[in-house]
Amino acid sequence: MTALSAAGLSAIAPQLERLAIEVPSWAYGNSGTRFKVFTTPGTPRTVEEKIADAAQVNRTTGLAPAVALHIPWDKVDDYAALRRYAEDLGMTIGTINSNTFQADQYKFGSLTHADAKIRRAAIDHHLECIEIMTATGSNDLKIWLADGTNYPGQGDMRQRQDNLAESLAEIYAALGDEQRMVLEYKFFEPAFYHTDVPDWGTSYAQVAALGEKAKVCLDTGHHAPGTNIEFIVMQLLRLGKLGSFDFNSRFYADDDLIVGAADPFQLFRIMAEVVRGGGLDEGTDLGLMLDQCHNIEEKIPGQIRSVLNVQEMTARALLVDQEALAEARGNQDVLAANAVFMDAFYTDVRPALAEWRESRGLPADPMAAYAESGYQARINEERQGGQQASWGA
Ligand code: AOS
Ligand code: ZN
Repeated sequence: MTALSAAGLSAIAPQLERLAIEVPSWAYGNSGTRFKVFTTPGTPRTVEEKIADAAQVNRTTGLAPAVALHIPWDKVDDYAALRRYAEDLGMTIGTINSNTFQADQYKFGSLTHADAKIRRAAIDHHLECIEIMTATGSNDLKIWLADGTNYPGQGDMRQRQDNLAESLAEIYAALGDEQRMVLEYKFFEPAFYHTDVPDWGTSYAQVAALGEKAKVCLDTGHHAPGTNIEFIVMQLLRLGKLGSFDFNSRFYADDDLIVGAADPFQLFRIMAEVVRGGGLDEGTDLGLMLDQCHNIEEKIPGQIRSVLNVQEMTARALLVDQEALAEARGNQDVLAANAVFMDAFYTDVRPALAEWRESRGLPADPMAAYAESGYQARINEERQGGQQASWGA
């Protein structure tokens, strides 16, 4: 494998320096499958402790300056104080994730529900999330809906789309000038017959009707197997409607594994389209978020590994020799074009990135630096008693 040279790295450094990844507060809590949630020593008991853990990821990598919150899991009395707490740790509050998937009243839907009273409650929840955004300095509201049906005939799919449009319009109208809404899609789960926002086309149709401040959120685990995700990335960037990613990886369904773990080549292909579509250019508003759960591995190192994987694949994507690629494409030289692409993918960027980190005052090996920092031993000791956070709390 060819290794990236120092000169090669300095050519891509300006874009690489802009890489900022948002980590999810729920990644630091215990999580599991529907079979078992294993507890881990040192797991946070409060949102402050989750933010403190997220700050470790940023301290060791310089890549993760924002932490996404989930409401109501991360509710506090004083959001301005929470913002200051985060800022003192060098962090900002990122996306506010709404939650209409755990209350009994949402059993048959939320923003799409047939009953106007339930829709009202769901809209009000989002209006509260916007207030939290204002108080925390967050710019993005992320909406993922568990809405859907399990059996053909159960619901009026058409009416539910209309309900969704109306509900979203009211939420959209409450956004401030600097605030945005991103609508996440998912083709199944928890509903198994139809989902109200199953695909990027539906999300696009809904957000396009709202205006400039509404965009699509693409979770890399939310597609049918075999879907060409980078094509969707290309298309949404082309349309100016890709708001953010929820990065994770999957072998089967919505596995929420460490990003780049299951298919590093797919992550490379996605990042190549991000680069192509201007997603790393100066002034870009594309959000790069993680949406993951660390069920059996340690959570903070799991997040460190994830952001490093994104950085490595971004570096490789930036290495694609665009001139050579254009020439090969111009000559209809299929194999040469593919070879240019693969050369970038097969470049080992790790030694060069380690040196670059050091030159910027960061640890060459963030995983080792975290292991040696003593932070884990300290929180294992300190965080005894209280209620450990879990997915959903
Ligand atoms: C659910 O499948 C989605 O990926 C959402 O992004 C969800 O809000 C997140 O997993 C945390 O609940
Ligand atoms: Zn997601």
